[in-house]
Amino acid sequence: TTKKKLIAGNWKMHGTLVSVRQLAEAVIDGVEKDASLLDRCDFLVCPTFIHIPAVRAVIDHNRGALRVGGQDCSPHETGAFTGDIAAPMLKDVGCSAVILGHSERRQHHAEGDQTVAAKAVQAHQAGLMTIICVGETEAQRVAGQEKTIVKQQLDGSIPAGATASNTVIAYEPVWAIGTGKTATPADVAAMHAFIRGILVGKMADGAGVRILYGGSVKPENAGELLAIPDVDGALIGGASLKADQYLAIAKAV
Ligand code: G2H
Repeated sequence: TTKKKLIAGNWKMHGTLVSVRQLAEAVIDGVEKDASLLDRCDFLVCPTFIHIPAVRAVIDHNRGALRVGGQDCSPHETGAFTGDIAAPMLKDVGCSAVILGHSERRQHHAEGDQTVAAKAVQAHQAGLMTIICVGETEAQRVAGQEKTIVKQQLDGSIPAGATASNTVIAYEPVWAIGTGKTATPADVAAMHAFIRGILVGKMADGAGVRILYGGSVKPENAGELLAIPDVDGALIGGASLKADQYLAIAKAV
């Protein structure tokens, strides 16, 4: 089945009020200049929490076909959790999606699969689409454990109630994140097919779940990566901070 590709920008901890507004304007301009892009791709950007309302305002002002999402949310709905942001708050400020279980969260905030699943439950309850990230480290790949690890992460992180409309999976081999190293097309094809098999086994509509590839996606490798079967879009870090690069990736679809 051909799905509309999801071109998701993960802006991580970058930007200022001025720069995120400019970036959102430039992305919307580019998307609107080439209407065929919207037939092939959905566009989502995930700024820091504090920049979401500014980006939302740019989108509203332009009536732009760009959606905005968070990079994380709390596993709780509300309450005494200093410093955290709840899924209904993201929804309230105009988010339609949230990235969960990114390897940087797993690594720097010790997030395990159970936590990711609890966050996803809250996000789904709030009406957000979740982008649940999985991926092995370099040591795990060298040890030949990449499939075991990814299966474990999928089994532990995808909550009951996940469907093709509220859940997207992002495969991000940790060794390819921000390193300039990209997995080979054969590595990506093999892992995406493996993930598809697990999703089909797990979810009634698992065939319809979009599976993104992430890890040093850039205009130069996007065409090749996005042509691989079961690569239904990209989660883009560094290259999503430049509107021309982000748009070039979509144009490679
Ligand atoms: C992987 C990716 C986006 P980058 O983290 O999530 O970042 O494209 O910079 O490798």
